[in-house]
Amino acid sequence: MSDVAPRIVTGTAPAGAGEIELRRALGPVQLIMLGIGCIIGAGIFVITGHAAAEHAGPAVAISFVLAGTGCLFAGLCYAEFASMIPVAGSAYTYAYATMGGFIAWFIGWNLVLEYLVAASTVAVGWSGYFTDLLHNAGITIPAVLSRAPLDITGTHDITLTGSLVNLPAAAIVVLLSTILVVGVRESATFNGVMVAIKVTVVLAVIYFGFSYIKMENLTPFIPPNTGTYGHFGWSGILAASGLIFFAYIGFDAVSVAAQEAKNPQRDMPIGILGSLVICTILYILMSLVLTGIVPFQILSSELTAHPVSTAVNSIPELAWLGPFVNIGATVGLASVVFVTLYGQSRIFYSMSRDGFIPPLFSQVHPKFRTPHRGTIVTGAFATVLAALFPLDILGELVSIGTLLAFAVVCLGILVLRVQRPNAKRHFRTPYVWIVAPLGIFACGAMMYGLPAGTWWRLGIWTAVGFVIYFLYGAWHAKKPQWNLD
Ligand code: ALA
Repeated sequence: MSDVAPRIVTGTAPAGAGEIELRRALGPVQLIMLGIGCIIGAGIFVITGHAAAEHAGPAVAISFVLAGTGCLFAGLCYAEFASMIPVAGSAYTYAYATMGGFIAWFIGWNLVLEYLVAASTVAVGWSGYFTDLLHNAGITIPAVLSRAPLDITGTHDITLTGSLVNLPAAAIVVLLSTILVVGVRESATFNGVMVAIKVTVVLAVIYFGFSYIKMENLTPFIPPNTGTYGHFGWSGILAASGLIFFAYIGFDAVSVAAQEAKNPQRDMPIGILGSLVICTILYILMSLVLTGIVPFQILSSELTAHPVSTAVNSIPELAWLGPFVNIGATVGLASVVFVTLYGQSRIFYSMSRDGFIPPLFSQVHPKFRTPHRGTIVTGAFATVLAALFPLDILGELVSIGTLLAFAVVCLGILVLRVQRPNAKRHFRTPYVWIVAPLGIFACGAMMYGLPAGTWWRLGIWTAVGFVIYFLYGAWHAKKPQWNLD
């Protein structure tokens, strides 16, 4: 983000007279960095452990290939949209410009799962690494104050875990929301440092861990199915794909910064696809190393909330890496929380300007020049979720909502090819009539791999969204301001 990012006013149309315009400061490298900044987080540092231990074993690497391929299809469609409609608001804006208010609302509502709920999810992951970091420094936060007090078993039975609150998770959301409100500058340099730390840690684990891979840990590469769908075998690989899809979320956050790019039409596709390809390669290598250096069973989320440091710590020669992994993950996960909260406040801003949600969300603080009220509401909801729920429940909800939004983006690009064949496209999705349907199929397959309870929660979420739409949005929505010609 540029050094004025949090002060800017984003919208669904080019700024009009008197509006504060974004500084166009980001080139292709910074956009790739922005994407990686939002992508690498709890997915690789936390969820991979659970996906390997409970669902796929070493074949979680295949899950990364499958999920990465699905994201690449969706990313190609995103890239075409971003090159046509280079304004903030991401998929919500694309939908409003092309498919009308109802679909736009539906997408925007699902983006709340992708950004707001993702912020809570990553905050819970952050809490695991942070607690471990403090523990190693001799300060122990009791489990009763650092674990989720609620869990959901089956489809909708809420159970108490005995814990009171996940205090570190709540605290990091409050802290980062406050920073967003007062508008501390999230500069491209700052983001670059965060990304450098994260990527260095990932590369270090891959590089130093590589020579400690034992073939017996990787054999059988696809553990046989236990008789239960999703527990190893190919169904397990599919279930793990749905879970670790979370690790890829964020490449589309590049499109939130569209109004800050120097040459958005050219550079948005580079940022989206570049960050996606780099992370896919890193993830595949990292998952092979993790399941290669230790038996995958010890990465279970029942045993550890910080599987990467657990893995390196269990090899005496690699134990020196443990503290660096904890520091890298703590810094890296915090940056994902920050960017997702930032993205959510800007998407709400766009939706509010279009009339779908109350004007409160687009009010700008006279001094800080941030959408302060929207940011506070976003932060408050994210704090409550982070304080109460465990990572897997939140993460699965984020994944299913995002997959649905991606599928609609893939559909939208086809709709647009039919409705507006001659609109100017700076980037054209290659083989769109193959790529977009494959994107929809891949997203659908990953959704299918998610548990029944997650579908149930998505249904409730969607129903609540429609009620709000028909009570408010449908009556207040203004015309889309972006002109495709
Ligand atoms: N992709 C981001 C993460 O894994 C959301 O934390």
